[in-house]
Amino acid sequence: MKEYRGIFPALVTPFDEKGRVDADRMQRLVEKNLRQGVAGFYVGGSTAESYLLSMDERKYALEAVMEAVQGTEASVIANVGVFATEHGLALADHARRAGVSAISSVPPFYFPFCMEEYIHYYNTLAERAQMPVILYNIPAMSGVTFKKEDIQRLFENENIIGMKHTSYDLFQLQQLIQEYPEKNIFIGHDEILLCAFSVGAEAAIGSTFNFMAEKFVRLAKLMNEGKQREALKLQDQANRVIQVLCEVGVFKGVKAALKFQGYDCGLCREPFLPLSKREERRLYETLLENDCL
Ligand code: NAY
Repeated sequence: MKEYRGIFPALVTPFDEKGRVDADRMQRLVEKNLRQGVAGFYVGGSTAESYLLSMDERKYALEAVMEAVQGTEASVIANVGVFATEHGLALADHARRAGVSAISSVPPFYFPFCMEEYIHYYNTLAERAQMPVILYNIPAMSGVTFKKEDIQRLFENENIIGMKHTSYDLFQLQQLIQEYPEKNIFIGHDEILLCAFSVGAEAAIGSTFNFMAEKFVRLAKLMNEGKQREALKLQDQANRVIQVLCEVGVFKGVKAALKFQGYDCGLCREPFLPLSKREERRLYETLLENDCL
């Protein structure tokens, strides 16, 4: 059954001055986004720098989010993707006990597994985690491309309730939405949210929602009301900012933008390096020009 609609920030992981996961900063960030009307959160994804965190840090960050959403209607989806199935299952077990509404997983990466192995992985997760599972399609980073027939096999499993489509392939997105009306298909590229909603998407997970949630909540509402021209103005503003983020590094740029808004989440963990002064200035000016400050 389709149950996810609206804007889901893929939360950053805030760090304190010593580089430790900072639960207070995480909770402030969650509260800011809730005030702006988001439907829920995606925790532990790429934006969260998850593959630069230890298992304990991933669990701690999720617990901070669960505490902040307590008493609200926000749904939390936790990415449990990691290299080994057993470790993914351990994160899934923790996420279930923490009270998330679904888990998600990037396909196990680095080693070139075959599609049979990916399918076995997702079915194992769906059966053993006792949680709804959302596939994470991100070919540019995982190197894994799910073809139509692969998705069909995966979607036969009722516990696999949807997919986060972090791909520019709108042809595949449109077909998925038509063919699987009961599945939750999230667009995972913020810069094409308008295009995705125009082919029927109703939910989005994105890193730039951390600091542009208000813009995207309005954009989604306008699209739902059929006001595409007005929505396009917002998408255009957002895309001018996203263009700069893509040039300076998206996750570092998201954290820099949050800092400009008064939500200091620290720097991205090394090997990421901080933005240069020139990059910071360029980002600041673009945020200012596009109503983000
Ligand atoms: C994640 O796991 O945090 C995400 O995939 C969030 C989605 C983002 N995708 C990537 C690859 O970073 O929000 C998008 C993306 O940053 C944005 O569209 C700019 O390309």
